[in-house]
Amino acid sequence: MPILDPAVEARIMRVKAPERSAWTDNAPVEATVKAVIDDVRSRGDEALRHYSREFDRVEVERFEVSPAERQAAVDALDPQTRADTEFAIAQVRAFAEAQRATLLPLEVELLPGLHLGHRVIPIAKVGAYVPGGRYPLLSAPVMTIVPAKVAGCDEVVACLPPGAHQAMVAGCHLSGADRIFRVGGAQAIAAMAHGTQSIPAVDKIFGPGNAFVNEAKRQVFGLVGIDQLAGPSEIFVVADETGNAVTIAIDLLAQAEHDVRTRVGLITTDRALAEAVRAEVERLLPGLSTAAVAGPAWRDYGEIVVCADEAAMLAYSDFIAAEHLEVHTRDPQATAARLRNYGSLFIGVSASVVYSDKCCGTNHTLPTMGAGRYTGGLWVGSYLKTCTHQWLDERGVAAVAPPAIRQSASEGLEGHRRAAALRLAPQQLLAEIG
Ligand code: HSO
Ligand code: ZN
Repeated sequence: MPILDPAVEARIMRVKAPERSAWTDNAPVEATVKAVIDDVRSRGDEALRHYSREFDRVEVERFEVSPAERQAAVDALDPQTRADTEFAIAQVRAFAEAQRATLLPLEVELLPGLHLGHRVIPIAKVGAYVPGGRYPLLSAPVMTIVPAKVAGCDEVVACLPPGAHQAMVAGCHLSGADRIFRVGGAQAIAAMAHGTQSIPAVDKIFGPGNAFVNEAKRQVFGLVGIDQLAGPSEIFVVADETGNAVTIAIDLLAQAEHDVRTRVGLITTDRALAEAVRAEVERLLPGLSTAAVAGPAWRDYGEIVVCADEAAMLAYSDFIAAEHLEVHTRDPQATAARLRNYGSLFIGVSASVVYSDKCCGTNHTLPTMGAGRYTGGLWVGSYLKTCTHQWLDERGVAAVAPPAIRQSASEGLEGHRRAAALRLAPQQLLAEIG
């Protein structure tokens, strides 16, 4: 759990402190998940059938969703839902393509005869875990599958729980998944990491899930890559006295309804706004049909912080590194330019988090629990590797061989010294080693 700088602590006041923290209420799932992964590795599909029976209460014959089932799922969408999903896909694709265009290959002659460079290479096989969850989030498959297609991965495998809504299968299909499997939980992650008779092993696994999925990703990391570890969703708003209490309260509750563990908060320089937002949240909650979720989230994880000045507000916001950060200040662009840690930034009151959640084109799979300090969210670059190469002519060798030879010799790495010297003076080295 990151520790707040005491100098910042002294300049903020918690008007409403969170009662709980996602850092400390993690369920003890490590041992269960390890057993599932070991079992899937040794028994493959048999183990998947077993856990589908035990955890999902279904008998699965075939895990793969057939072409006919894919088509049926798409046909079952009402036309407006289909059009809206296609709009989201087009937006996410267009933005991913624009971002892809910034990732260029590089060739540079760093010294005469010494050429260095890199290529941007798609990861061959990727897996997208599409969560079931409390609500069927139609944009979830879009966010993990579309950027993989833009990156040019050879094979995109999607896994979703057997009980997931058919519309989610349609979302996987429309987003371009090459193969779709009905298997969920830690067993799905194990299957994509180790491979089973039905499910191909992939090189990197993407997508959020419950505590078991998250722990499974943590345990298979190394054997495969993972995108990130996803905690409960978060939204914070940074606001000065120009902030509107109703707008802020509505946006906080919009994310609070995701889960009882959603973390929501306001960071402001204005005491009156802090009180007003608190009152608005309490006023709006009873009329929200999802209050059974949003209410506990607000009560347990809701936070309102009043800061002595703008610098303290920005420092506290950077400390939180919220997954979603809205900026409601007099000059939101200027404030935004001074912020460092966040998953995605929503600059000005018109930029609601919900637009990104659904369809504006930025990815909604973002770092939580402070991970915004060291990473951004999912993007086309997450599906690509930037790999270096080098080539030399005799001038390049003349420049780098002598220091490499000397360093190898002083380290006692005789094999290295020989390899370095061979290119500089082959006859001499071959004579020397006999
Ligand atoms: N806020 C969620 C994504 C989402 N919300 C999709 C609604 N639909 C995590 O960023
Ligand atoms: Zn959301």
